Amino acid sequence: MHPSDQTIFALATGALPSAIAIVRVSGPRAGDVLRVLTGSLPPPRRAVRCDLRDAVGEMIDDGVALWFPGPASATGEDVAELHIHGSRAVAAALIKTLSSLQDVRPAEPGEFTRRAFENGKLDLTEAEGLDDLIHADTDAQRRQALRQLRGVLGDRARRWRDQIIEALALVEAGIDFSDEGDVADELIGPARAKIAALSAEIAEVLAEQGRGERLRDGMVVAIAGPPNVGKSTLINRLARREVAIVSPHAGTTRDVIEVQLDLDGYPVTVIDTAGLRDSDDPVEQEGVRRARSRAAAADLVLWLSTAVDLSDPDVAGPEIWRVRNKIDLAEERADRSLSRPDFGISAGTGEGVADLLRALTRFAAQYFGAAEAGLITRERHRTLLADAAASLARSLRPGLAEEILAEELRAAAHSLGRLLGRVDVEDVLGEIFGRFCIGK
Ligand SMILES: Nc1nc2c(ncn2[C@@H]2O[C@H](COP(=O)(O)OP(=O)(O)OP(=O)(O)O)[C@@H](O)[C@H]2O)c(=O)[nH]1
Ligand SMILES: [Mg+2]
Repeated sequence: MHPSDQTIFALATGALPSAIAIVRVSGPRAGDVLRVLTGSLPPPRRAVRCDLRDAVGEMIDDGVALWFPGPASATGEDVAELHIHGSRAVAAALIKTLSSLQDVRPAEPGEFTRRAFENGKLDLTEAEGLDDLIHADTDAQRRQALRQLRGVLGDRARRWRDQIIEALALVEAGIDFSDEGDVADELIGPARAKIAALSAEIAEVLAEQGRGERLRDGMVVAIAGPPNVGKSTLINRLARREVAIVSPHAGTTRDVIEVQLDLDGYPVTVIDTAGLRDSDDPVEQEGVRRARSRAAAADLVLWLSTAVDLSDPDVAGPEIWRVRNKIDLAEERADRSLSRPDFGISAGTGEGVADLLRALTRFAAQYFGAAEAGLITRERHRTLLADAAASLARSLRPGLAEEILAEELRAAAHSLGRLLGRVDVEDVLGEIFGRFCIGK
């Protein structure tokens, strides 16, 4: 039997042990699986308590079974769900029994969603939204993923594609009547007007400047500065745990250390870097090199210094805030020479850190802007929409032969079809679904 016709199963819930684990089964033999394991087929969509038994009739667990006959199921195929006690031994016994059944095999990553996609339950942008929803860490990411899953981009792309196909029909009719100039003009004129309006609409969506993609990937804040000014102490305070080693020795941090923060729903990655100074130690040199390159790539740099290690920012970056640390120390208070810093804090005692956090949250809100209203959440979307827009723009060039106009419209419709996953080749789909979790 071809693998795509086989019945698949996977643990759909998280790491074991857990109170309950759910194993999902999808495919033509899902009903047989239930009969083998429980002795009967429960009524559709109703949870039924059952004894789960292996192939020789020995009891595996006391569980709950659900039966979702296709096509009204998550994948569009027959689906069974088994709720078991979440121990490794129970799950292993159940998986062993499932694997022993003919034409039943473990699912590949994303294979359930892929089957749902192939059965028309969702388009490719919605499948991507589902993957994003599963990986969402913050509220803003969750809301954006949910919008994608509900088809905000997919629905727009489908509408655009339908309109292009309507315009194409007019142009093709115009070509058929090309001997009768007036009729042809009456058909192609309105087609051009349609295309111009569409073109403007797609351009507007493309002009969102990647906010949706930013929300997916998060914003990066780098803490940089001379050695020993308290960079690692600050990241520990922001993370509320000891992620980085703190010591009175200059040159403690070498690797780049990252923590994920959730600032009011916005995903922010804060990185701690090696103190910047000239050093003969090759390991420290490499740390400094990494510190510079990561700070340069960050969206915001917190340049930390103290009265003792007073310094001006010595990194590149789109936005740099000067933060003066250790204001709890006497010399810090006495010193008035530092040209006004943006913030004065004590990473040690926590003084002033709340203000800094508030400012970071405001910065994040501005950085992400109206991200949630954005339609584009991935590079793939941007590229294909840009392709469609370019084809439409070319189709509007004055004096273009009708045949070429039609060809450009076909190309635009094709790009949108790829966005929706209608016309894609196997390897593209494989790449997208291969990144999903197993059991999804
Ligand atoms: N009094 C006081 N001491 C601090 C403060 N912040 C950090 N320190 C101390 O300063 C020393 C250096 O702190 P670190 O956080 O390791 O400094 P760093 O900038 O990460 O240093 P490198 O990794 O070597 O570049 C440690 O002894 C900390 O306890 C502060 O706000 N007040
Ligand atoms: Mg450090």
